[in-house]
Amino acid sequence: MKLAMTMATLSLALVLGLSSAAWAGPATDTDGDGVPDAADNCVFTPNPAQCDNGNTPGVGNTCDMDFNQDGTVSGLDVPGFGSGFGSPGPGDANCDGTVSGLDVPGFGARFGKVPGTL
Ligand SMILES: [Ca+2]
Ligand SMILES: [Ca+2]
Ligand SMILES: [Ca+2]
Ligand SMILES: [Ca+2]
Repeated sequence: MKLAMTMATLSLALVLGLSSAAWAGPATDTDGDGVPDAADNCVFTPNPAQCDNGNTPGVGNTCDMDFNQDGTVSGLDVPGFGSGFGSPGPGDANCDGTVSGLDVPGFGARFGKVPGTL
């Protein structure tokens, strides 16, 4: 009798465990870039390549751009962005391997923002 109760309890726990796993469904991907939030270094900005060449540690280039690391992207970060032109670096917003004019919109989009935020 006691064994039967234990088996029933185990079965119930198994069923509950499986159903809660199914309930959770696929991992959340807020920006829809294919990288789940838990592993995404820019949760709110699509960056499937996840490049992170410096500035704020653990925050991808695409949503970083705080070259002087004062916590906000501003005009004070323009020299840092400009000095990286023509080479790989944290100003590579589009993750194509080089900082170029193609990254200017990505840099501009971060103005006034805190690295990693929306
Ligand atoms: Ca994502
Ligand atoms: Ca970074
Ligand atoms: Ca800054
Ligand atoms: Ca680039």
